[in-house]
Amino acid sequence: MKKRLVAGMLVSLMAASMVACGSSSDTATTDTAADAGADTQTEAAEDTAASGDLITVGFAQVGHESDWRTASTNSVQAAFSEENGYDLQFVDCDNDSAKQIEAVRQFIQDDVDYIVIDPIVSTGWDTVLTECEDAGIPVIVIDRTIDDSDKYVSWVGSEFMNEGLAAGTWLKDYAAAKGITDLNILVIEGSNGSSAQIGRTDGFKKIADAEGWTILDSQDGDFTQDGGQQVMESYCKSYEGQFNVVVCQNDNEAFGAMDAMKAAGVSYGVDKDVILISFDACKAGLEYVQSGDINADFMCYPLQGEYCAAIVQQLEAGETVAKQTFMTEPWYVAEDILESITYTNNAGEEVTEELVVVTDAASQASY
Ligand code: GZL
Repeated sequence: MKKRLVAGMLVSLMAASMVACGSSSDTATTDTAADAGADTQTEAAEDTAASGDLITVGFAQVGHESDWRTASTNSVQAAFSEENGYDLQFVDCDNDSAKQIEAVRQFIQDDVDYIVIDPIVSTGWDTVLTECEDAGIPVIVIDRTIDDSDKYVSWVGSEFMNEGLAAGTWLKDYAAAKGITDLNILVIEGSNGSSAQIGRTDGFKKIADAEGWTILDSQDGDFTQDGGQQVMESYCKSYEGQFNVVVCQNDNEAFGAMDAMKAAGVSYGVDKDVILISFDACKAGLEYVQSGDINADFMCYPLQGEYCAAIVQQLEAGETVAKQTFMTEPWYVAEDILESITYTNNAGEEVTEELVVVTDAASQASY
């Protein structure tokens, strides 16, 4: 059954009372139904399911490029299950922005109750979000950000700039502790134009510029293992013997880069030729941190489905929702030589974050 009228009223109500929550990297969930009693949310979902009146949700997912993405997809599909009262229409957009816009337009034609988007890139959204608004369909954005429109009711995800700032700050403190004075860095970026790639690149570069480090090169590895391997193979040829740090913007790129460096006879990890830094902190990534192959891995938390479903339940219940919800994201290291790092985050706040030494990846991994 279409809840358009209810949703329409709620969207206008929310527009008048949106509250942005804090933006520090250690902000957990704030002011969202995710913080409300889980029972309340579960009961609401069970009531919906019991009524047989499923809530239709269209989800346009980035693709299937990484372990992180798989965890994200599984999280959303579990939260928006039929037993929880939903009819989830899922589209894997295969990292193709045109396909993603097309999927959203199809959701509008299908007259869904809600649309969830993980935007492949952060621009090019205002036209189709206006179409969603005109159709009275609330949009929730998860993970990556949309930077050219605010025509959505809520966003759940990560502060990518802070992830980059944290990685740069850790490298500064780690190199000082290890007595390494000359850093020559190669970066394997994520999918170009994604907010994750932009934030991690800009955040890390801010520290690199302040410290006078040399970034020898920074190329797109598309967040895939093949991409990481291909870029690293090229780097090993072009910059043979010139680099001592590799920054991969996700774990799957790091896995590919490790294969390429191994084939080229370049050692990486703790007390090796190259310091290896990664992002995401999936289980396989933390296993490499535990073995000392990856020096540091900065968590990006993918299990956002329950937060997104809680927002839908809040909307169904006529409650207001927070415009932003930031995930809590620990930082993992291979060695116990730094207790914590302190840096000024993207919101201008001084943040100190304890570092987590990986001793048992299986129990310490979130996904
Ligand atoms: C970040 C997410 C990125 C991950 C990659 O929030 O969008 O995309 O870091 C994934 O693993 O492919």
